[in-house]
Amino acid sequence: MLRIAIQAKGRLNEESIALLAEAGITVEEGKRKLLTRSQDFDIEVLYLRDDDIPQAVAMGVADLGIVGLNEVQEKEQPVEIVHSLGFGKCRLSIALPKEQNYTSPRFLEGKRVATSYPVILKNFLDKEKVSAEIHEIAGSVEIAPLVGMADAIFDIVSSGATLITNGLREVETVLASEAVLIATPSLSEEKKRSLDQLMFRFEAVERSRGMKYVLMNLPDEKIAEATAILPGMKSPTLLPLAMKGWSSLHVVINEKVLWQKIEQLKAIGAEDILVLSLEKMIL
Ligand code: PRT
Ligand code: ZN
Repeated sequence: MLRIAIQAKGRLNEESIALLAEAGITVEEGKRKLLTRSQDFDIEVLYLRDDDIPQAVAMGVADLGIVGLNEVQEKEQPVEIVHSLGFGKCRLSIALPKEQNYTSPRFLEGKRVATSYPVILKNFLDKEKVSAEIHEIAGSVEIAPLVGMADAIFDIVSSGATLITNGLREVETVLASEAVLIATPSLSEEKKRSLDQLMFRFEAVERSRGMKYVLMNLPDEKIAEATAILPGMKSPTLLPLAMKGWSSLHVVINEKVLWQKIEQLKAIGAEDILVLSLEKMIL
């Protein structure tokens, strides 16, 4: 049986549970303890603080984990990054009091930088051949310059609102992060097979994101024109309607081009257009 570690509470918790649920792995609400077994896939879910997930996976306490790339890089534990999951997006950036002039990382030479990510910061400074004082603090990093504890900060930024509120300006992005699926490097063959099965499900869920299933009725003589407008997984599906000379056409369309395609289809005579959400796409 596989064991996957996810964040017990916090920013990644809900989306991790939602992703597992979409892949058919549900854990009964209310029955959530530190460790819970899924009813529908041979997997156990272990709830941890995100800081502890890389180590738990490296040690094999959990076979898999869902955690921010920022934590994986900071902890430098020997884990394998299996897949990027597309949520929990943020960046690790350097920020300064907004009135400071910044042109390059050289600015930081001899300065004090407050952060909860000393390892990633040190690696960046070493790469840039800059020596700065790293002040590790656990939280409220953003207020460090305001209270005179530091000249700059290195912290997670998402919308940037927190920086603005504290009179800071983002000057350098060091790492673009998102939630990733990590694995113990030496999984047994049996566990690897379960992981493949899990990845197959995750990919089907991901593929369907932003895709819509569209049905419409169309005069038969317009089918060729409609096919030219539409992308299809292979080609659109066609079904004859009871009314002679008409067909029902089914196709999967990316949300980004949905309205544009619908307008084109209407213009050539498509009617009764239905747009349905798509849950999974298995190729
Ligand atoms: O209790 P536990 O240790 O498990 O949780 P935690 O408090 O350490 O982490 P948590 O739940 O805050 O974040 C978990 C993960 O979410 C992080 O490791 C990142 O990978 C990811 N993530 C995505 C973020 C953000 N977005 C984010 N905005 N983590 C933190 N923030 C902070 C940011 O530092 C700022 O202070 O949210 C604040 C608001 O950001 P702005 O820029 O939108 O204002
Ligand atoms: Zn944490």
